[in-house]
Amino acid sequence: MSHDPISRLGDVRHRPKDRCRRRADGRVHDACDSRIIRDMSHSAQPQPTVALSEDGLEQAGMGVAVGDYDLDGNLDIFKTNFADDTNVLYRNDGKGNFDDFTIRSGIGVETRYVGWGTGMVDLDNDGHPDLFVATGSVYPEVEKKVPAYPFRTPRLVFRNLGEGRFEELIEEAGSGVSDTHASRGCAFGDFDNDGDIDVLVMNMNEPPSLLRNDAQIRHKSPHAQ
Ligand SMILES: [Ca+2]
Ligand SMILES: [Ca+2]
Ligand SMILES: [Ca+2]
Ligand SMILES: [Ca+2]
Repeated sequence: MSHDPISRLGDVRHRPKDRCRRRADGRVHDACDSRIIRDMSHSAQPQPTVALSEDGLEQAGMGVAVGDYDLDGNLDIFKTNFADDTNVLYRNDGKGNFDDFTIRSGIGVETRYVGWGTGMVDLDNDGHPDLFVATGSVYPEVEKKVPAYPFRTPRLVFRNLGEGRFEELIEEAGSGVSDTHASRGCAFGDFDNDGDIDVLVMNMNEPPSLLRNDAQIRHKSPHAQ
């Protein structure tokens, strides 16, 4: 395997060989099928369908959030992935099946960044859970040769518009979202106790970012739980 940092974008780390997959050119990449570990002791239903993307491809999952984005009473799954791929949104049909709504929900527009920690939380207090993603590349040396893969990248916010659709916000969400960092994990809570959810983001080789939510408090949607 080459030691060129660009070719190492697809390396597999900390994973047994039998879980690695090889492309046609023989190089290993780190995308594998996703799995739900389910307690089958009281059910004969099949395993939920979260293994592959809507195109039938394995994905390199980095972070996961669980919440009821469409307010139908069933918990759905949002998973972040590597760059040059979409994050993925699985809608729970309530019968043990998860359908891929990535494209239909509008979040498939973003493929530029490596996504890590994420949360499905109501950032604008309209009753509809939104999506937050911490991003950042893995290899700082790559951007010198390929500017399209910067090490520091913005955070992502997908605002829930209701009826199963999202819109992406970066600059519109303020400098705390649009400023670039090599971020990894994130946590959510109302640290200033003013009624909205704030975000703590952990960054590589720099202090964490505490993002105060200054969104205007909205009245909850009549469809909200
Ligand atoms: Ca749901
Ligand atoms: Ca919301
Ligand atoms: Ca707050
Ligand atoms: Ca606030």
